[in-house]
Amino acid sequence: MLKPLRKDAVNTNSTQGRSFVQLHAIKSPPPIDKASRKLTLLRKRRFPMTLQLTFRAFSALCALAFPAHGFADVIYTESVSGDLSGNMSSPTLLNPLLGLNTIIGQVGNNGNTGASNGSDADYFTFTIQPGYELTTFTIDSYTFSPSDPGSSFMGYRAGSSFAGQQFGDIDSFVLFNASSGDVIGNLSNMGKLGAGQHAFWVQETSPSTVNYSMSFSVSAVPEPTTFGMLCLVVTHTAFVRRRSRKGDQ
Ligand SMILES: [Ca+2]
Ligand SMILES: [Ca+2]
Repeated sequence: MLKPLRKDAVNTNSTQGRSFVQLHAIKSPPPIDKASRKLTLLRKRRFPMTLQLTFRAFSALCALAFPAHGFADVIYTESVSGDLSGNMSSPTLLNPLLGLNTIIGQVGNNGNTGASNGSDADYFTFTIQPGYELTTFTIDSYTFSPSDPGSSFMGYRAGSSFAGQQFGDIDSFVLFNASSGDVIGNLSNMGKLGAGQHAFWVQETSPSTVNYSMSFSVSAVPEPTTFGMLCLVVTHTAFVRRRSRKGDQ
C-alpha cells in the first residue's frame, strides 16, 4: 500500500482504499507551469547539448588564447640597461612577452651616436614566434628638451637589421609624438605584424633630446578551428531563431 505524500495532504475521499492524493501522485507528473515548460523546450530546441559543449569549449579556448593584460612589462629601459644600439647592422635584440611590452628610451642630441648627423639613434629588433602576432604599437609618452621638435622618426623593416639610412632601406615609417597613439597602421598596411623578426629605427635629428615610451602588444593568433566553432554556434543559433519565429507566427 502506498503512503500519502504528506500527512496533512491526505484526502479522506478515497477510491478503492487509496486517497485522491495517492492516485494523483501515481497518475500525474509533478506540476510544471506553462512558462517553465515552454522555456525548457526552447532551450533544448535552440541550444542542444552538443552546441552547449562546443560553446563552452570555445569560451575556454578564448580564455587561453587571450589572457587578460591590464599591465605592461617594461622589456627595456635605457636608464637601466644602457643606450639602445646605434648600429643599424646590429640592433639591440629584445625579448617580447605575451601582452604589452614597453620600451623606454631617449634619442636626439644626447651625446650618443647612430643618426646620420652624429646624434643618437636607437635600433632594436625582436622576433614574433609562430602562432602569435603584434597587434598594436602605441606611443605612451613623448617629451623633449630644450625645444619641441614637433615629431620624431621611426622606421620599420621586416628582418633583423637595416642596410642603410635611406628611405629605400625601410619598409615603412611614421613621424610620432605625444598624440600619435597606436601607429601600427602606419607601420603595417595589414594593421599588425605576424611571425618573424622585425627591426625598428628611432631617431631625432633636431638639436633637442626626446624621451619616449612606447609599447607593443603581442597576442596569440586565433586558430581557424576556434573561428569555425564560433561560426557554427552563431549560424545554428540564427537558424533556430528564424525557425522559432516562423513557428510562433
Ligand atoms: Ca637612445
Ligand atoms: Ca642609441
